[in-house]
Amino acid sequence: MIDLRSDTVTRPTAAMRQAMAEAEVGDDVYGEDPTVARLEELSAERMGMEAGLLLPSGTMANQVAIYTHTRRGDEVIVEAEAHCYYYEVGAMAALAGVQARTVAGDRGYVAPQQLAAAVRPDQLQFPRTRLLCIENTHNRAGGAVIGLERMQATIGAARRLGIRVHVDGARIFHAQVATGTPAAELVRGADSAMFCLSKGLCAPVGSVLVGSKEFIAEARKTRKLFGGGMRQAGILAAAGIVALTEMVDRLGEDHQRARRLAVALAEMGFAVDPRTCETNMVVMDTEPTGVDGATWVSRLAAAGVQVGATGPWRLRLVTHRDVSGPDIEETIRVFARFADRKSA
Ligand code: TLP
Repeated sequence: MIDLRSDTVTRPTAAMRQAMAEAEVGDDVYGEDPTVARLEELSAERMGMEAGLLLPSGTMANQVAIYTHTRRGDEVIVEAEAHCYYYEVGAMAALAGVQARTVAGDRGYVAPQQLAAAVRPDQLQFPRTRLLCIENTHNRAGGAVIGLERMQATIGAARRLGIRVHVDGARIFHAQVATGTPAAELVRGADSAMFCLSKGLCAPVGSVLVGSKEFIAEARKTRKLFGGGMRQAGILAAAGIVALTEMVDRLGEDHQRARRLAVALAEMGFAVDPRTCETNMVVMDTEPTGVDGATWVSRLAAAGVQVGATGPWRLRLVTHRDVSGPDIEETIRVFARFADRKSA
């Protein structure tokens, strides 16, 4: 099976398994795990922030950030299809007790004027707008990158408007590799950011939240509240250190493979726009084929290719380390078999 459902399906590398076996560990709830401490420091440094906090998932990292930044009844501005709103089980309402105000972005990008229009004036009946969440790369926009200028424009606007900024950088290193701009530059001025060690970077588990020392101290308490305090987590952090130090630069390979796939599918006449393939995701609109996403998923699975349906008429194909160049060529051949059915 060629698994293009997500870049979360990667297995840890041999170097990771070895580092995990040999990791020096301690009880991290007591703050005694040296490997976790090392990963958190390294993460903060890579992201240009003061401190870091290891969490079990990207979802928990986002929700710990939202909970820590806000008070019940606050409003949080999110892009209309942001992961923390769209895919996190309503957690910002259920856990932090805040409501989302959604803004439809340009491929995930919320411009300063849109932000300014969404911030609530100081008025008795309104909730307080406390936080803006920016997602980079943007998952449902097909791995779209928000470049330096746009990131800084919106972060700067949020600061002037007096609201905090959290960056869901689950795939911020994909943005770094695609733009050549260090992740720390992209998130400069934000109050917090998180990135995932287990998406594309191949670690088995883990996301890191970064921010100021005070913010991370508070977030550490929220993590405990959410049941996310981990004990000998150095076993996981060891793989995370390998992810961060050895796996970032190879992401460019995933981007090239996604592009090769996007161009080939477009050439066969499928509704794929290669111009929107900026990182490791390919999005295909199945509507012109007259066949819905779920049917395409089973059709392709029967031919040895697993993909995801991210809407009734939409497929998402994600490249990662466990999908090789020959796997991409095979995927193209499988699609070619269906090319005669590309239109209804
Ligand atoms: N995304 C997953 C699914 O949940 C959709 C995927 O396969 O892409 N932020 C962003 C931008 C994400 O894409 C994800 C995971 C998360 C947060 C949550 O991370 P986890 O899955 O570790 O909770």
